[in-house]
Amino acid sequence: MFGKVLVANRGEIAVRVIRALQELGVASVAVYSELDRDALHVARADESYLLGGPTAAESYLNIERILEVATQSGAEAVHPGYGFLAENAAFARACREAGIVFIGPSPEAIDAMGSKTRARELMAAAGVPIVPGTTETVDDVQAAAKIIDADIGYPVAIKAAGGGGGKGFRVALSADELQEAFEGASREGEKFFSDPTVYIERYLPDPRHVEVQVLADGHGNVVHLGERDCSIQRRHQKLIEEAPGPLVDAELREQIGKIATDAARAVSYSGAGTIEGLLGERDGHREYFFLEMNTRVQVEHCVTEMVTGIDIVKEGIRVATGEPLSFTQADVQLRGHAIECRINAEDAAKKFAPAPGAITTYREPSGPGVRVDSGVGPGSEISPMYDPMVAKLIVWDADREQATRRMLRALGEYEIGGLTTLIPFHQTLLDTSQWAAGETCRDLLEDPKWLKSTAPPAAPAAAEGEESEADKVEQTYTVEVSGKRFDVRVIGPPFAGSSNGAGPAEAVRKAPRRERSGGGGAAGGGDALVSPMQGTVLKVAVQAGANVEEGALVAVIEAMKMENEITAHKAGTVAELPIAVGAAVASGDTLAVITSASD
Ligand code: MV4
Repeated sequence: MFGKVLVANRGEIAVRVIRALQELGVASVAVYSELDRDALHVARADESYLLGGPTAAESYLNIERILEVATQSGAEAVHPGYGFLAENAAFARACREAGIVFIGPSPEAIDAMGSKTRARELMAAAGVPIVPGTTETVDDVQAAAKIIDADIGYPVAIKAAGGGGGKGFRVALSADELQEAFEGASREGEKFFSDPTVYIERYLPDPRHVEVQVLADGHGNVVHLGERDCSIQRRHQKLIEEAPGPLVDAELREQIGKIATDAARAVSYSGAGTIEGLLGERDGHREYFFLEMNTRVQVEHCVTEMVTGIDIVKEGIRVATGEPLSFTQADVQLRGHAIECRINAEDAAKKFAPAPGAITTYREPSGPGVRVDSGVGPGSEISPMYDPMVAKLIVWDADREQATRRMLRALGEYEIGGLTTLIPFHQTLLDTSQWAAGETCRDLLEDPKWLKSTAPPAAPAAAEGEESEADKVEQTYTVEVSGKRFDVRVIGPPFAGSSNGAGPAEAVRKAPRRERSGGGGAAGGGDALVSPMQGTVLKVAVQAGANVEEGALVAVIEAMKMENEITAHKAGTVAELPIAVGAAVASGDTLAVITSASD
């Protein structure tokens, strides 16, 4: 086993790898950007090194600097996680040249699968079914039209050769949509992969995204760990994943498992990888096609770990040392059902717009069958510079229905203060009949009205049009009625002087201040400043007859060994001051009477 491994990533996956290393008895080296000085992965590692500035290019994509840190720290291997350098063949080669083990497949395997047309050609030759279409790039729209008319037929998918994960993916339902689809896919390929070439596939209507996890060692052993269904996606971003697939039976599992291991063998794969495929239906029977191979550990690997009991990250590290896999295909047994919800800092009601910000309070769910893989904690800052996925909530239970209920229970326990996340979206989606029926929910995910309905109810603001009302605040109290506990939210005028620790369980939120029209009449609270609590007067900070500003300190009352500052609830003159140091006051007693100039 390695003595020390550098983790070339951030966020939850860096923490996941560090945990695996710790369990294997391997020292971990974290790297970080200037934005990540206080990040969780840095705190969790045995040692940490600053890579550089805030951009990915200066930090997590900085090959030279990462290898320099690997050498300096004495790390024998690098784990790339997912994203950043995980599928960068040049990085895998640079590691090899520096004498550092890249925990993952060979650069040759990464290259072979990186070109989608090359991969299709290799797969077809290996007997792996690919979506019918071209295995070579198509030069222009005219050539595409000819090929489609002769061999494929509409509708078609036009995909960027350098693409993957839905980038550079366009659909032409008929010939008149071809030009736009072709040019769109080509433009996106150029933009993201510096490769404008495209290829063509038959377009499958409403397929399921079904992918198979594989693990391979350097001794020719290739096993699959069954499938994951990742059909709940939005703009090609997976949102919910589950294992096993709700529509996959043992026979289909064996069939697609063989497709996956054949695919991995064809590129002499080693390490953890995923064969992505589409499960469609045609003329009443199901068909499964290879889509692409992800040559890395994936975000959603956890659901497979939950149903197989196999630690995919640890196995990936073990095989990178040259050890053979610790189990065979016959040892792989699926048990129960697992679901993963991606907890992104995004606003589903606003077209999944990123919603970066600071986390205030933070509390993760727990209890039976619950796993949280998270890269954040209380006080974490979600930067717009990085991926908005802040955590993954994974549950296991005996079957899909029970796993769904467990997920809803766990989502309800998850508290992430100060941040807009997908938690309410997941709660709404998992409660639909479409989810229960195992549908792909494509219609819901495209429906702006439904997406709006997933937003949590906004905190009620002061009602418009009400007359001469004081500012309202919202306060949460815990009350016990005949011994039964209730959490109540009270919306109304503030307790006088209550702004300084006078009892609300949560921070006081002020409703927007409105202009009062017309003169006359005292503010709703009246002139009396009353004590919010029972206690002893420790200090009197004003004298009778003095003029005070709103918010000025009037008195300090000690209660439950706490000093509570009582401040003026409005500006004016202290007309009465019936308190003295050392006096006992009860809740509701008048501490001062403040009259305004206009009174
Ligand atoms: C397709 C397809 C239909 N026909 N390819 C590619 C990237 C991945 N994120 C989704 N991709 C698709 N490729 C052909 N030939 C439909 C999709 C697709 C999809 C597939 C399964 C589940 C959800 C999906 C959502 C959008 C697009």
